[in-house]
Amino acid sequence: MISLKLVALAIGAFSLLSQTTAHYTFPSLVVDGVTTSPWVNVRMTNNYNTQDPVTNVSSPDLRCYDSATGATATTITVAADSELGIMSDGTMYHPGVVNVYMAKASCDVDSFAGDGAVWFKVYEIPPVTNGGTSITFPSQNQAGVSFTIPKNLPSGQYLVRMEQIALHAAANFGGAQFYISCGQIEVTGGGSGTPGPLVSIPGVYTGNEPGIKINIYSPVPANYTQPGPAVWSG
Ligand SMILES: *[C@@H]1O[C@H](CO)[C@@H](O)[C@H](O)[C@H]1NC(C)=O
Ligand SMILES: *[C@@H]1O[C@H](CO)[C@@H](O)[C@H](O)[C@H]1NC(C)=O
Ligand SMILES: [Cu+2]
Repeated sequence: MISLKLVALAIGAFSLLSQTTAHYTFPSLVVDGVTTSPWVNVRMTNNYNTQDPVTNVSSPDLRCYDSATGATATTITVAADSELGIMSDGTMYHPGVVNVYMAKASCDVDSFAGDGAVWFKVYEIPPVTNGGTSITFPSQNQAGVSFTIPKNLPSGQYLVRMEQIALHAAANFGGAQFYISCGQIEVTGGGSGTPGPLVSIPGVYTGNEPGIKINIYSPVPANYTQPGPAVWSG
């Protein structure tokens, strides 16, 4: 009896440990307030079971992290000027910043790879700095993000790419951890805006940006420069 109890305790401790050491993925969208099932409307990422981040900003996996799965997804319809959520499989427990990029598919989005300078930023969550006395990360410990699809975004099929850049170990080059996934959406009721600036992914980052190679602990940063282009809000 006692040994059984010990085994149960050990298993309990182990699952607690694996829970706190596991990272996270972004397998679901939230459309019309409904969270979609994992990996249905989001391309399954290479790390679907390891949850490991991308750390090489030059890797093709910085884009959609799907080189090994080769996954496509079911495209879901989202109205322009409505809320789109992107959910993790847990919480974004690392301190970090969020960028959401979109790219308009030049062909059917199922076969659209997102090559070239086609990506624009639609949303970001920077940290809050306070003159060097504190830095806080509003995305930390959140389950996901939610933003408005720009009203003037042209209708059509898009990849929507979530990125949280975790900065807890980012003091050295290659230390920042990129948690990434790409959903497939069809925007309806859009406008005639011209999204930009357009960037390539990979290519958008060198890894030496002050917001990517950064010690967030000591000294406490007095300011922060969000990586990537400005947000296009339509
Ligand atoms: C990062 O990715 C690029 C492109 O795939 C590759 O050439 C380079 O060797 C990688 N760097 C590391 C440190 O793995
Ligand atoms: C803070 O601002 C200074 C001066 O503009 C700049 O050199 C530095 O890179 C910024 N730090 C971050 C983390 O963006
Ligand atoms: Cu982690």
